[in-house]
Amino acid sequence: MSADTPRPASGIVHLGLGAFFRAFGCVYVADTMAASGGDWGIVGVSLRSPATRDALKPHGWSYASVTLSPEGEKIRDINVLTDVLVAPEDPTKVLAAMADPTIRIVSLTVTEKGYCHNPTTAKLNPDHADIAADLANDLPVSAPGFLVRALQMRRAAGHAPFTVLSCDNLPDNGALVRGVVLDLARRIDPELADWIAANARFPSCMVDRITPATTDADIARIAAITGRPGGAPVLHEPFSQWAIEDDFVDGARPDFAAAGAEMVQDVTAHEQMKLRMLNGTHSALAYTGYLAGHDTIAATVADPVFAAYVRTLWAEIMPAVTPPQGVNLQDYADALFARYANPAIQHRTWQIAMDGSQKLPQRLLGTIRANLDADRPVDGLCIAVASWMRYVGGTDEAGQPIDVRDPLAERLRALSAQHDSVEDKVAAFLAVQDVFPPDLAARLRPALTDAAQRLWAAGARAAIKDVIT
Ligand code: CS2
Repeated sequence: MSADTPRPASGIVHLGLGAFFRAFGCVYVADTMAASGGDWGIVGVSLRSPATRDALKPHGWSYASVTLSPEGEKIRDINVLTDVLVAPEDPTKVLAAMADPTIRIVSLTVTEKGYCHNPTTAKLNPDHADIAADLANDLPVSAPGFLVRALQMRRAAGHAPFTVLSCDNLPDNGALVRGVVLDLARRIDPELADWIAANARFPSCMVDRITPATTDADIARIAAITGRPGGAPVLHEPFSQWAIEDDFVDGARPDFAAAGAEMVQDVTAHEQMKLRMLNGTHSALAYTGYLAGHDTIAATVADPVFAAYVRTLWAEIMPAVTPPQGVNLQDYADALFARYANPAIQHRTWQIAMDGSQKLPQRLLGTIRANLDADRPVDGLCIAVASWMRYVGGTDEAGQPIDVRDPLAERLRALSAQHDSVEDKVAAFLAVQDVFPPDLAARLRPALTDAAQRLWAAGARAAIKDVIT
């Protein structure tokens, strides 16, 4: 297949066309159509930058999907994108694509912060600047705004709604996006909200494939192999897993199972296992590893102290996870370790460290709460949270500035700077209610203060040595 390969008709609009969805959802959809046909071409939408559109356009929306394994790499052309739109350039065109009745699914990878919700309550944040703009104008800027306005157009035209398929790493991602969409719709037109609630579907799903950001060096290397300059290749691990609740408007969906996805009734167990065991330890390794001077996850777990730390974390996390049927959590942890150690994957600790304020609640704090409730240890988990606090303070252990990317970055940096003692810094961070529910903050404070004091005094690597079992 190549850029000249005829495209299927479009059945999906995808909001947030980053590397992850092109390495994951697009590959599954390509496989489902190869296995059992259907018109499930994907109109990709970038909500911010034109960079992906500009790189894909000369290639007729085709790109290379590169599987990186310790044994070498495999390159495959993916030809499921039928168009790529850039929302800020032409929001009307995006809405028209979403309102077209041939589109049956609108999927999203807009990252945690793209839902404009409060991470501790999972509810829409009406004070979010993009939501305020979407309430004031007909042409939206936020992902929830696009969903609501497009559904409004479909209702006005007498068409069925589409299925909204959130593919972000959030617990109960379907219920979460349903909640923010209904809340926003209700503020615009209560009857629209009722119609969406009655007719649209919001299945939850668990997505998993490690996909580091593509670098310029990757692009040059892949171009040299394929003989096609530029483009927008995606690089990812061999593993991938998608568990999807089978709840689509009129049952209209690709034959995902033909591509290896698991169609399930309830995805809660898959999501909890993945968020707590994978994403929780990913974030823990990202902050501690970064502070200790490790650039990638593979380099971090190649350090024996960190290898022991991640195993300590899994020992703390596993009792707080109810596995999906037939899954052995120790086997799952062992497989995760091998995935992290894959030397072909250059997944930067700095990349995973981004947006911690949006990630901590579902990745680490839920596990900590469950362990405190059951009187189980939280020492390793507290080092992880303390290392996030140190990281967002903006200075690493060698005194160098950290480029902290987080919607709360400025506020968090200021909080850290305002207080001299570690004890006061921890108290100030724990008072950030977007991240820490007050009751949990109070229960966590003694153990977290202790962990933070050791971390600040001795550094991440030494603090970890104290907790590994
Ligand atoms: C990572 C995830 O960047 C991050 O926060 O933890 O992107 C992770 O690589 C994926 O969820 C793996 O499926």
